[in-house]
Amino acid sequence: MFSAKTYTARRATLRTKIGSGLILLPGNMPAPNNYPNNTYYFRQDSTFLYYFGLNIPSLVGLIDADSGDEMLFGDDFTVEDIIWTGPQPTLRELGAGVGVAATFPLAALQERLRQAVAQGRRIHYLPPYRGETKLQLSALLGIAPAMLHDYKSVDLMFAVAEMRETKSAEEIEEMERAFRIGYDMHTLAMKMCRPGVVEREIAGAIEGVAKSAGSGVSFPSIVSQHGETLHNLCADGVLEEGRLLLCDAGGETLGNYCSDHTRTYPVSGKFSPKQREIYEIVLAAHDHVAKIVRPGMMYADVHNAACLKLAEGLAGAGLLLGPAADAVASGAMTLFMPHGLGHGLGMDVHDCEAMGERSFDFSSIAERAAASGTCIYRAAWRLRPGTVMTDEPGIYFIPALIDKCRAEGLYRGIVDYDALDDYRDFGGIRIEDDLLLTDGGCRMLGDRKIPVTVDELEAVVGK
Ligand SMILES: [Mn+2]
Repeated sequence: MFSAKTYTARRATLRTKIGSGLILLPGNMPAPNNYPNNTYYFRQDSTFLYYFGLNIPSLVGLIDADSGDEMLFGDDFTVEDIIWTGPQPTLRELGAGVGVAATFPLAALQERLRQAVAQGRRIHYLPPYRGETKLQLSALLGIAPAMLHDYKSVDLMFAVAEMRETKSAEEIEEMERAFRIGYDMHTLAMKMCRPGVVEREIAGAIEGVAKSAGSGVSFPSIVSQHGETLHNLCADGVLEEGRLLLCDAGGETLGNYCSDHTRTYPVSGKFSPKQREIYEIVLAAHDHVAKIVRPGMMYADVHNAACLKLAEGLAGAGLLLGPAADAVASGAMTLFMPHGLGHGLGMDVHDCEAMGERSFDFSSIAERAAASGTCIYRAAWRLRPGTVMTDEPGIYFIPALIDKCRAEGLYRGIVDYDALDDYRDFGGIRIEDDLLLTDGGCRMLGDRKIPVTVDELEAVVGK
């Protein structure tokens, strides 16, 4: 948690950006897992954390953009609660810690909102993503859950995303701490990697690192020899000589900032010539992105620059028939990298994607996104100083996708399908680091480098 000053200043900026109406920011509440009293690990809503800082369930923040009033709604713990939780600070004390003096019981929120609606005032809220919050907003505002998205505040979505995407110095410090957790997770995975080890043993060990050093993992870890399955959460495989292990994992600090890195390396500790050739292509694209990214660029242009670099490499490896540019223009690169180059990173591992698409002119951009394989949420994303984005190109050989494209006659004369026959059991490679956009360009987060070159990896894997 930062000082009260940080949260007060953020709320003041938001109020100015929105101008009028009420800004309603619900925090998350406990969500049952397999029976009511056994809840999922609690994760606070990141936007609530950003403006109100309190990592405590069932609170709601309210900002009156006209009067400047800032309010926190929640219920003090009763003795019956304290039997289970131990002594807790009061809502008034919690509010004081983040610069909010006006605190009320949760039950008072309904009346406050009812009055505002009766006065014809606008209530700004973000599109909810949790069932519990949808029901809460529905009850508070009298809008059916299915209709909530129709009345969401696009102005609030833009304002919040713009603020959260621009990281302050103290946020960058948190992200550097998140990097250190990620560093420890990935270097441990590398050391544990050897034939006979079960993927789950590595996944469990690195998740333990994340939990010991911070709030836990920033997303479910992907530790798999089937790197071609992009989000392979099944960690049942026994590591085999000759295969590649892909590890995509990150940690979250106690202040809820995330890291997200991917490394791919040979189970045996030594790349085969074929693995090395593809690996160097992905690494070249990864390094190229870090060289060209600068504020002002559209995300889609960075994505396409990475695809072109990958295509040049694949052409050199004899897997493409025509010029690299044709492979990008035709969409053939989606056969090798069917995902976007990266995403925002911050308190959410896909930062601000809870806000959904934020473009005013989505029609043309949606077409462009579909053609280039970029994620629709990021199609209208312009990078600015202080943004953190991941740089995670990959090359995957997905037999089902190759067969489908070939059967449909796609990319004929561009992709050498016969040459791909030799890669059906190759797997996939992804390399990911986190870039902070600076005034002139970008820098990689972290005070050290997670081993990434062939030599660096061969020196540490299985050792
Ligand atoms: Mn990522």
